[in-house]
Amino acid sequence: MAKLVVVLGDQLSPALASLQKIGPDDIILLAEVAEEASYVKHHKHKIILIFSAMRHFAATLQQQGKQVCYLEYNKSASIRSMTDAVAYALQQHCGIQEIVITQCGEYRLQQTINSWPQKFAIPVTQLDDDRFICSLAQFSHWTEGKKQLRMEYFYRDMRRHTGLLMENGQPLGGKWNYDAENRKACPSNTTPIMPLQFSCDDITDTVKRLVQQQFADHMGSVDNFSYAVTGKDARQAFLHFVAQQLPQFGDYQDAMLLDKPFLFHSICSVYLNCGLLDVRWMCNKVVAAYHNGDVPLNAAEGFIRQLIGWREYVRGLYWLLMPNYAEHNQLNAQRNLPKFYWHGKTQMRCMQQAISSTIEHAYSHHIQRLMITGNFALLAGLSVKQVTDWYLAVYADAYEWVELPNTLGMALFADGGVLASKPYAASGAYINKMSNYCKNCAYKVKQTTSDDACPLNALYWHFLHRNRESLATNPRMALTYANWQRRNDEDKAAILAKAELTLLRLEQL
Ligand code: DLZ
Repeated sequence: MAKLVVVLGDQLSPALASLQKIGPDDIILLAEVAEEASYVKHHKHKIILIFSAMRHFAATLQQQGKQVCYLEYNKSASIRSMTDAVAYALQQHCGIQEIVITQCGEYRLQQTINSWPQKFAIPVTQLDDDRFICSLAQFSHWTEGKKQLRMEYFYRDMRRHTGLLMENGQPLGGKWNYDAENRKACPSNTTPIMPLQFSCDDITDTVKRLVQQQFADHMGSVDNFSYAVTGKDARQAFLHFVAQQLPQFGDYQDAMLLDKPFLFHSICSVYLNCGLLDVRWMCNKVVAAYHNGDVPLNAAEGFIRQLIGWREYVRGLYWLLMPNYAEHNQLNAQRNLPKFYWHGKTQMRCMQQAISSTIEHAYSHHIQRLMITGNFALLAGLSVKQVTDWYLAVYADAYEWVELPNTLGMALFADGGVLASKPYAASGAYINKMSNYCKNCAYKVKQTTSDDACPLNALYWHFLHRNRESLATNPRMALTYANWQRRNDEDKAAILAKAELTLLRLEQL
């Protein structure tokens, strides 16, 4: 019985559940389609990465003797969606009696796939995505009876379950979490070790021309694309990270430096999230480096926490809480996203740095996303929908399962505390502590109400003041609100007036 095995652009893993047990008559379908390429305005690098990686992946499958139906992007063609692509493949290849797909990463597309049995009148088998360590059933089981779904406790269970960095049932080094040792500021004269970059082969060059023609008005330039597009190169990039960058990653995980967008970050989420890297393989490499004495525990644990803790946790939450999760807007944030989120031209050095790295590389690291662009959006009350769409579009590693909880829940606190126990709101002082941006900024980080004051300072207090009904009863916010209350009325009025003015002039910042 011949099957049509549909492989999506973020499922480029040889170990993908649906690619096991392929028979000689089975057809593997990969399709570059307008609907996937434009449901948000994806950064050019993201489209190049996915199309080129899809083409390389398909070529490897063909070299292995498998039958592949590959549909290249054609804007004018009638095949515009994955459903169109499946219809076309079924028409071209008679005798297919079943469609097989591994569960997809976005609710939007999952709904479409759920309509296929009726539409095509053949069985559609959806397999669990076992590239994740925690199945959705296991995650759902973990949530049972819990009032709060905190990542830390999920992470500890994942450590116990995988045995990673464990000894006799206890965490190595005696502590579960070395977060407090991941927050050093980085000296300005540090020379970080760059992630590996790759030159483009003929396939990528062809895709770059296509993207330049068809997606010219999307963020970024095709000229400086340098991501890996094969599993082999992605693994090389990761091994380079483990050997060269990871030793210092632990200390400087949260640090930011002017014009050094990567610091010691791996950027391998870009590869992991489209399937070019395997999470278990990555974890084993990190743990081996620790046992060999090549990396300190705070680095190994910090990285493992991201992989088996945070990443698996947000994916579980996403599928547990969708579709309602996307509708949350607890703090009623409605303001339009300023245009500088798209072009990066702002006098705020921190925002300029985070956005220019986004434009250049379709990447910025987690603290830039959470504490710079995310924090600004939180303080200014920017529209949750516009902000989440922006993150989904501009980052090469962004798919909704990972992007939505991180943005809506973690950065914007729009879920009212499902994900985070308090909002990650910060004034300029935090950015000054963790970066050298403020020393290179037109605004004065120590000022709050003067004309040249850092806009974040007044916005910070305005955020707390305007959301006091939602937030002041949160025990973790008590000290912050007490600090606000201690100020005299005149000071408070001046700060709030300054913030109101700033909000009126967001576009001019
Ligand atoms: C992100 C993306 C893009 C830009 N293009 C395609 C495509 O043309 N074909 C495809 O199969 N997948 C693409 N993707 C990834 C999908 O959007 C992704 O698989 C779903 O959103 C589920 O996570």
